[in-house]
Amino acid sequence: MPVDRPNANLRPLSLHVPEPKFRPGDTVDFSDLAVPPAGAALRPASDAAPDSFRDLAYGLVRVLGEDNRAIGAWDPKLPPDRLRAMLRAMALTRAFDERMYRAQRQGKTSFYMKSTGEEAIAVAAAFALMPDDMCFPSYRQQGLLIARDWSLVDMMNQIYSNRADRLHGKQLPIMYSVREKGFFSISGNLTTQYPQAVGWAMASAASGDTRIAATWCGEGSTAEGDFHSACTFASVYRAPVILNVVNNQWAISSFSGFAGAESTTFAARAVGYGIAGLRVDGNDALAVYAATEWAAERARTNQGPTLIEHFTYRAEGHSTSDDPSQYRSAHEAAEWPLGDPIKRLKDHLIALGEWDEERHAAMDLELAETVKAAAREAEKNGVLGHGLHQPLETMFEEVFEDMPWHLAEQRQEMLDEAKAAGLEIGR
Ligand SMILES: Cc1ncc(C[n+]2csc(CCOP(=O)(O)OP(=O)(O)O)c2C)c(N)n1
Ligand SMILES: [Mg+2]
Repeated sequence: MPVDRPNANLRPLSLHVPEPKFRPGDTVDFSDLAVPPAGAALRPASDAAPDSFRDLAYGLVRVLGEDNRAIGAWDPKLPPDRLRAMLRAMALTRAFDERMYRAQRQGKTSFYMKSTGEEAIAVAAAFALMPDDMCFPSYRQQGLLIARDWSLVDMMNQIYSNRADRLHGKQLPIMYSVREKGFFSISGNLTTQYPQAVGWAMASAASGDTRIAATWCGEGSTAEGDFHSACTFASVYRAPVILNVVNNQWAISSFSGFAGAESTTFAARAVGYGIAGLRVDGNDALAVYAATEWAAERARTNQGPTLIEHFTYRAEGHSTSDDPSQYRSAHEAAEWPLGDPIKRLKDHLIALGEWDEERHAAMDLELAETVKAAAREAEKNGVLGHGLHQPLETMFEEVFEDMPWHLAEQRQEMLDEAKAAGLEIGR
């Protein structure tokens, strides 16, 4: 015990430990959540100084109103064909997720992660970016690949770690890497993509290129040191990068309060770094599109980075290894006031007279068939549930351009052991 405590008569300190509002079995009431009306947010010029519009980091940019109409300065005024293409990519992302989730449940692969309720965030961004802008995603932006028309069969081959898996079984299922579509390898180590995106953007600018970078991480991941060093570099060098934070309010079983959500918004992180910060309704595809378009214009004209918080809700489990009924109220998803992104865009198109329920139902059927056909095709190359499909030694290959001696030694040791054990999976 300390002997000399001059302030021993003071009240003891206490620690604040955040606690989510609703736990399993609780009735959910989001009525105290501030949801500003669509069309209310100001849209500053893309070359305005970040400190002139700091309110945007605390508000919520919304375009689609309760009447399903687009309203206000952020309305990107997209032609109906583009809206329908965006709706289709979002619905295809959902159909893909449904099928692959079932494939995992059928034992065809070990792991899957859905993006249910968050489809607008990846898809609308892909529509607003140029096709060759470089994306550094987390594991919930499969919508980027789908919006960029990447092969579903190729994605599935990776999920099945089969003979045609371009990554030769080296990555966890869903951790894609698609150079052809400017989609950087997904890393299981949260937030490593942030400094990588900023570094890539700095290199793009330093070499006089015209391409910009965009990156995504979850709100939980903003607690990582990588997030903050990336923001510092992005701010100092005015890197042409869009820093997206997907605030779906949960990080597996930890709620957003553990990443700081009780004190301020995630977009407000931008204020301290002197970066432009926007907080947008992540379930409003038009708001996501408009924010990305605005941020891309800033980046492309050397105005520097923008941090966009997409406020959304993770409608399903974190992954196939998770059971959310153990830690959050089952009523949250249904009560979530910002609705479902696909339904909102669909209803908008219907309000415009450019879509109807019959066409939507027909599209859903067609997309389910497309995904089913792709799965059949991919399954011809094998599924993970039936064992390994790649020679064992591939795990050491294509990581370094020239394999270091110690890895060559380990590979040989492994092959000798496999041979002694009678394992057949080798070249
Ligand atoms: C550095 C690191 N820490 C912890 C984990 C384990 N982990 C994987 S996903 C996850 C939750 C991340 O939540 P969030 O950033 O909000 O993203 P979301 O899953 O909600 O999209 C955690 C803690 C990890 N993969 N890497
Ligand atoms: Mg999260």
